[in-house]
Amino acid sequence: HYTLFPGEPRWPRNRRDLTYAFDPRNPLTEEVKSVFSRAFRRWSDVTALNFTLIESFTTSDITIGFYSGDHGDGEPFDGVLGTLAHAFSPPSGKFHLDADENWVVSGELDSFLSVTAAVDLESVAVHEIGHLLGLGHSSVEDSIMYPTITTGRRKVDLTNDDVEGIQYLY
Ligand code: TQI
Ligand code: ZN
Ligand code: ZN
Repeated sequence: HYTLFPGEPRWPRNRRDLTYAFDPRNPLTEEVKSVFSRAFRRWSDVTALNFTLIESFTTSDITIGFYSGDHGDGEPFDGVLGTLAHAFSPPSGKFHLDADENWVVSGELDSFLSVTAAVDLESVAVHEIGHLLGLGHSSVEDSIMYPTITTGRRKVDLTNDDVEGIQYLY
């Protein structure tokens, strides 16, 4: 079953149109940006939420960046594997990814197996967006919010459990 953070934090009712922006210090390809767009769409498809990419990293609701090691929030990244990414509960909007992972863009499934310790970017993004929106971890093994994922595996489809959790919040 899904869980929520203590106090059930969520984006307020008058904030259904959320903006996101990428840290300008790590320029990303359109292909990588489109992975995040698809990941947000998984959640907007089942809620009244809308997500829009904007340029301004300083004013967006959700801020996304790739960082190595200590990056100033007291939760340093740890190189290949271990912690892959973290996102904070609403209304923080901070979504950080470990720059040292061997990120793989979905659709490159062939190159997948040949990449050592490959981590599917879209799978991690869908999971972290769940946290950004207020979902904790789930006990349902196939759910997006289950706390483990197999290296090199792609898991991007919301389960009923994920949908029930997000629809309880929004
Ligand atoms: N990062 C953890 C996570 O996102 C950070 C974390 C640990 C956390 N406990 C938490 C975040 C409690 C919110 C609430 O779960 S991770 C997975 C998964 C990670 C793990 O790098 O370990 C995914 C990131 F679920 F597959 F294990 C993304 Cl998909
Ligand atoms: Zn961080
Ligand atoms: Zn998690």
